[in-house]
Amino acid sequence: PFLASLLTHPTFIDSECWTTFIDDTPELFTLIGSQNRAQKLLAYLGDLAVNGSQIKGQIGESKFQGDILMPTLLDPQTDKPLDVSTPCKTGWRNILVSEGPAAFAKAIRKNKGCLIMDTTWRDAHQSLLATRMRTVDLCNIALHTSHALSNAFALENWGGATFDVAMRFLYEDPWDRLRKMRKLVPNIPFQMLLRGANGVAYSSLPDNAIYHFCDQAKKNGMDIFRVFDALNDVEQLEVGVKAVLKAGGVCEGTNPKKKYNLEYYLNLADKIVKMGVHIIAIKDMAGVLKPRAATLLVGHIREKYPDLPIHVHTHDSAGTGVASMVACAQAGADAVDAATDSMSGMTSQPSIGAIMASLEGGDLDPGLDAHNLRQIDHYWAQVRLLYSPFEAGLTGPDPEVYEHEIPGGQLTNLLFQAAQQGLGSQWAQTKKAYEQANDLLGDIVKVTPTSKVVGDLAQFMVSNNLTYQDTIDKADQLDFPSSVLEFFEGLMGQPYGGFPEPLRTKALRGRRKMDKRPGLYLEPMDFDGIRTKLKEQFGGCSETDVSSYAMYPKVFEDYKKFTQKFGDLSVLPTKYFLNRPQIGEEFNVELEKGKVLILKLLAVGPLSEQTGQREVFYEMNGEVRQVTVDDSK
Ligand code: 3PY
Ligand code: ZN
Repeated sequence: PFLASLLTHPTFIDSECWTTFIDDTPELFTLIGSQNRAQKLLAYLGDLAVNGSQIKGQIGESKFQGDILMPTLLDPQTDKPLDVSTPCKTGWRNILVSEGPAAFAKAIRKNKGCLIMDTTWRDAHQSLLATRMRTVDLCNIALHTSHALSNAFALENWGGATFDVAMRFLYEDPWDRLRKMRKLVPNIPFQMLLRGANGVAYSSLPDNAIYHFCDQAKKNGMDIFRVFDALNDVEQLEVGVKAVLKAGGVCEGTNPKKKYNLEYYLNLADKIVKMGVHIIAIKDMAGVLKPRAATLLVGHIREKYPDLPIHVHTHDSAGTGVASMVACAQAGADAVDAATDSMSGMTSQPSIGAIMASLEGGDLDPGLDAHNLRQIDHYWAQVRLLYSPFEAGLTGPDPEVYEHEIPGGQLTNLLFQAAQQGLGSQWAQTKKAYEQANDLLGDIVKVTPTSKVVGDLAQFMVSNNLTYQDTIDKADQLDFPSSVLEFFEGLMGQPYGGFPEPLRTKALRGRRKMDKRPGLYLEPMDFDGIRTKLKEQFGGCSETDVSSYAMYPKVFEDYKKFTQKFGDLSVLPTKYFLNRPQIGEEFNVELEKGKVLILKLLAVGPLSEQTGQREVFYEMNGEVRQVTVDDSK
């Protein structure tokens, strides 16, 4: 019908007006645009009805099937319901925007209480739900969060694995997510995780790619950049720090924690401070920072740098997270990381509610409203069930983390993979192999991407039945995983204490060895070339597309091809992204503000023997629509 109305439109028939037709009659083209989007969406929904969800890592359907109940927040002063139709206006970001990063850091340092950074929007779901949280579920609670967490230090909401997973598995644009969140939460600082000279990728990129990325991230709404290097290689870290400072972001220089001694950390802190960071962070990615060690470490850093804020990150894998964060607060940390209660604990961050209760009423009170936080948590308890197909099945804390030191997100991942392969009984063996692999690699700091190197080597040893000694003896004949070879080549930087020999040389079998930071060997990225290529391939590109391509060329291309076929699926409610709709069930999809599709699955036709396809019938805004779908079962 839209084509018919287009062809019979009086202006269209009058050929003299052809050149101004689009400008004069935008309503017709908007109509065509949304018809087109609706048709693409139907292609996805048709496929879902026939084949079920194809999202990688999904096991079964969501445990939550109803409609999510939204919370009611109360004004702490009057106890009357809070109006959350617009964002809250107060928050720490105001100082940052009006006075800049240095003034922001100063104000945080001056604040008496220990502030909370809420990691629910990034690390919590990265560590518990395979990073599968979608934009729509973050944005649905964003206005409430803007009010309930207005006094939070920050929301950690981007970077780490979210960038890659958004495109690769969720078919979303991570930049679009960032912009949408920013609009809904203008008052609370946003924090992201940057893997130093690796950006948000898995090995080093040319320096100009890191500068470009940080510049775009800042322009699209990011505030605080937590920069780390997976080997604590100061030169690698410095690339990230400089890029953040140049982009005008708040730079949190990070000290990833492992079992090195206090002197090592103080020495490293010194180097990081000299780079000009605004905040010192301690990054305990595996959750090995016990309370007494926390007191010692934070206490010494506090004494040495009385003017710089200290921000501590941990995971609750061993069950000591709350105690450790309280110890950090007492030793002088200005902010600690925690997650909403129902998305906390075990491989995630410790619970906000538990930390709040521990600090409540004293000088270190984080200054958040307990009632409103619990209301926000009611939302997350439902959403967690919606994402139940990505649960790894963790059942309790794992104090063995003090031995194996597996980072939170990776622990969940490895357990999930072991269960998938029916290797649940070999879980203890996998953890042991991880410890051995770490020793073989020279007892390195383990965080993305080096944690992947250790994990890949551990799995390689288990599946090839290799002992510690076999791996060394047979190294010149073994086909090691590519991540292990990249590490040995030096593509992830230089490990503290050097590479293990003779394993490195034997495993590389003549491949290159970089003994300086990789950025010195890599050619700068050709951004003009990327722009031209993407324009030709996809008919246009934004500067954030260029940055996505620079980080993950193949993942970006696949994502673009997917959206050309199925459109922007970020608008689809998660229930209908992950689960087959029931016949006769009606649901809405808001394509954009004010453009709502009312959909109902009517029928799935029989399998055609000739084509291997089925016809699927949906009702869309009262009209019957049909899509032909390959049955891939
Ligand atoms: C990441 O780099 O994704 C991490 O979460 C490291 O802790
Ligand atoms: Zn973490």
